[in-house]
Amino acid sequence: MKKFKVAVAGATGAVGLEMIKMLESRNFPVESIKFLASKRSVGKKLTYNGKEVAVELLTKNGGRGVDIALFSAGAAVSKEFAPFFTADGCFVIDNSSAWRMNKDIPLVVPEVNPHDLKKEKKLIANPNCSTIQMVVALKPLHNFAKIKRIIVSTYQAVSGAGQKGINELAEQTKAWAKGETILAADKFQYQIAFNLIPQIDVFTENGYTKEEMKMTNETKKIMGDNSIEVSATCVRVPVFRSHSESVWIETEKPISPAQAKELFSKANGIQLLDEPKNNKYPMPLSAENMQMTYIGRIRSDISTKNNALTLWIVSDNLLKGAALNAVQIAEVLVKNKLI
Ligand code: 25A
Ligand code: L14
Repeated sequence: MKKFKVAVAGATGAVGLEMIKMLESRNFPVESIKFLASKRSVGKKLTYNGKEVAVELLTKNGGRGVDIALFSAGAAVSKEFAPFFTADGCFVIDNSSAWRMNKDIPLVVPEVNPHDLKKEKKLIANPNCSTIQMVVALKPLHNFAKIKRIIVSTYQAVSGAGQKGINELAEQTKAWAKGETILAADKFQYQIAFNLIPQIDVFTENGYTKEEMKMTNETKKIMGDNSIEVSATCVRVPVFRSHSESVWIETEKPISPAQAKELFSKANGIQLLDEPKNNKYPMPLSAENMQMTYIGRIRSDISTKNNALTLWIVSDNLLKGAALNAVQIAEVLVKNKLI
C-alpha cells in the first residue's frame, strides 16, 4: 500500500495532539511524520507509534517533501504558512477559519460532501466544530425532507478555545474548590467556571457573533444548498470536551420522529441514543473521546402545524469537530486516489 509523508502543524495544541493520536489509531498509511509548532515548543518530544519525534519550527519551507499537512495553529498562522505548503505540492487540510468561505476552496465533511475534494485543490478547509456535527446529523433529513430552516442553540466546551481554554476552566475550578480568589478571565470574556457565556468569537454588524455566522454560512456551503436558512446562538459552557446542540428544523416534506430515527440508523457517523423511558440521551461526558455524532430527544414540534422537528446533538469537538474530520478527509484523498 502506498504510504505518505505527513506533517502536523500546531502539533502541540489541543487539536494537534488529537490529530497525532487519530493518525495512529486509524492506521493512516504514514511513511514519515514531522511535528511543527512555534518556537515555544521547538525540541519538545512527542511520540508517534511509540517513537519519539522532536517538534520542529514551522517555517515556509515546512511543506517541502511532505505529501499531506494537517494544520491546527489558528487562522493567522494558517494564512501565513499554508500557501507555501501547497505551492510545494503538498495537500493542506486546515482546521482554522482562514479559508473556509473562499469559493475556490473545498469545505468538507466526508459524510456529507466528499465529492467536493479534487486532485487539483490542494488546500482543503476543515469546517467549524459546531457546524460539522450539525451537518452530519441533518444531511440524512435534508435528503429525505429538504430542510428549509434551522434554529440552533449550542452549548460549547472550553476546549474549542484550545489548550488555554482548557487550562482556564481547570484553574478557576481548582481555585473555587480551595476557597481561593478566582483569577480574572483571560482566554474568555468572563469567568467560565459556574457560568455560561453567550459569546463565542467576536460580534459582527448584524448582532450575531462570528461563530454563529460560521454555522449559517458553512452549513449552506457544505450542504451545497444556499436556500437553507440558519439562525444560531452559540454559548460557551463549563464543560471540557464535546459540544451539545439543541436544534429545531423546518422541512418541506413532513417527517416523523420515527422516520428520522430510521434515517439516522442507516447513516454513517451517527449513533442514535433516544430512549426517554430509560432516561437515555446524549451528553458531553459520554461523547468524550468518541468518534460518533450522537442524536437524541427527537420530537415533533407541538407549537406549529408546519413540518418541524426538534433534536439534541452531541459530539466530541476535538475529534469529529476537528482532528477526526481532518484525518477522514485525508483518508478520502487516499481512497479516491486524489493523492
Ligand atoms: O487564531 P484562532 O483561529 O483564533 O485560533 C486560536 C487557537 O485556537 C486553537 C489553537 O490553540 C489556536 O492556536 N484552535 C484552533 N482551532 C481549534 C479547534 N477547532 C482550536 N482549538 C480547538 N478546536 P491551541 O493552543 O490548542 O493550539 C495552538 C497550536 O498552534 C501552535 N502555534 C501557535 N502559534 C504558532 C504555532 N505554531 C507555529 N507557529 C506559530 N506562530 C501552538 O504551538 C500549538 O501547537 P506552540 O508551540 O505555540 O504552543 C505550545 C503550547 O504553548 C501554549 N501557548 C500557546 N500560545 C501561548 C502559549 N503559551 C504561552 N504564551 C502563548 N502566547 C499552548 O497552550 C500550547 O500548549
Ligand atoms: O472556527 O470554541 O474553528 O472558541 C475556533 C474557536 C470554533 C470555535 C473555528 C472556540 C472556531 C472555537
